[in-house]
Amino acid sequence: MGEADAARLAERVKSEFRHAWHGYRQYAWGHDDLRPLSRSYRDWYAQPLLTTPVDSLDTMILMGLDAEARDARTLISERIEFDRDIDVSTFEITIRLLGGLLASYELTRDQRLLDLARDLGTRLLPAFGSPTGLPYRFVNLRTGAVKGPETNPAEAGTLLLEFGSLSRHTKDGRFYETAKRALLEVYNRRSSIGLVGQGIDAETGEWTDRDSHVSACIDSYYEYLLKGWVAFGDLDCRRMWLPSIAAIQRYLADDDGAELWYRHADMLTGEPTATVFGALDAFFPAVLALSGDIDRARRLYDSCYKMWMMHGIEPERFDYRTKRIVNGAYPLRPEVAESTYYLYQLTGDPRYREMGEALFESFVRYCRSEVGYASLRDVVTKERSDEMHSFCLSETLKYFYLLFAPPETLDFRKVVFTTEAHPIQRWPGVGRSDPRP
Ligand code: DMJ
Repeated sequence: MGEADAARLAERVKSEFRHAWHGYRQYAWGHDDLRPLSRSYRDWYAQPLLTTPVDSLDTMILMGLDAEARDARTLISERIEFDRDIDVSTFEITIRLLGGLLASYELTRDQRLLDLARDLGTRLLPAFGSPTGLPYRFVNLRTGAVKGPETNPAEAGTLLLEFGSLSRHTKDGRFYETAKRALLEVYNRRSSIGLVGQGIDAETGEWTDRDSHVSACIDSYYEYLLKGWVAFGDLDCRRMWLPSIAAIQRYLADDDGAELWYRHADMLTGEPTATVFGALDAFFPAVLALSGDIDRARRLYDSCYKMWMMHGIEPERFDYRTKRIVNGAYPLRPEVAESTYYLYQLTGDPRYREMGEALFESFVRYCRSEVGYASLRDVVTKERSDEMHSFCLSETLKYFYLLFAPPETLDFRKVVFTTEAHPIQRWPGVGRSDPRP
């Protein structure tokens, strides 16, 4: 693919982003998410927190959509208010709102965005007040009351990039230390063979579910072990990442020579339990590539691409041995686009842009609706559902755009993407910053 074709595709992605954003603008303005089919909106809590505008502002800035970005910034500074009596998800609010505010602050240096991030981060801190230091799943933004001790590695361990960046910009080390401790507390409870489960109690520190894999409830815990090292040069993260990836390769990698997949296993024994993989797991080629393991990244990416092409859009979960779909929904997830972008950045192989074009065209064909983009209830029948999650704008369309955009749009080597695709500047102030083992 030549640069002219890539530039044409970047423009096409930008215009699809505009289509999705204008749907939100027209039917959900001031609320959290657009409901694209009923042309209405959904709020996560009793009061909206402007999830879509905050989560997608940095995409608009990167795409050079100045008028849209200006609109969103005005809405955010006039309407957003975190002093609310609502119990919010520590994890979701961190990755979508705190991450969104911080990345947009770094791109604009708009002090209001940093002030909002500091306010939000401070209100999230009581979540970490458990006996173990693992965060509760929910915290009340006004009172600091917590609930939901039963959590998982992803929710407990995917906070360091956002809290670390907040520490950097506020010069208040509490954020970094608190999120780092949570990551350590998960790692310190790994089994003797080096795996973690998918459920843990924040009060007792006991595992509540021994299923081990790289999928939902665990996925981004591993991502942040690696990225904590890459972003901050944090050698503790390196110390935790290296044995973790070794255990993953030993017990979860399922390599029959032709295809590479990652399975489920019991965290204590390593005994295989399921050959289920899905849309969320498709982040893993990106992580492998970032860690320097380009060979496995390429092979797993090929598996993910096949998973997508089986029905023209990937299912949420399927059995890679029998090819039976376990959950056929597609909620506009970004992970395959994310891995395509990483592999293109890290190998320069034009094949990834070509595959990215095919992915993008089918994404548009099956999910574009008259207003915005609609999730699929079933990737086989292509029946739609009335949801456009904010990550469609903050992640999926951002990664497609960056795949085709000219290199000066963003220097991949100077940033680390949070799990919600918010680029934060690397800050090797904590230790050594070379990410390769
Ligand atoms: C996003 O909110 C984040 O990428 C998270 O880590 C996993 N799920 C969604 C996208 O699929």
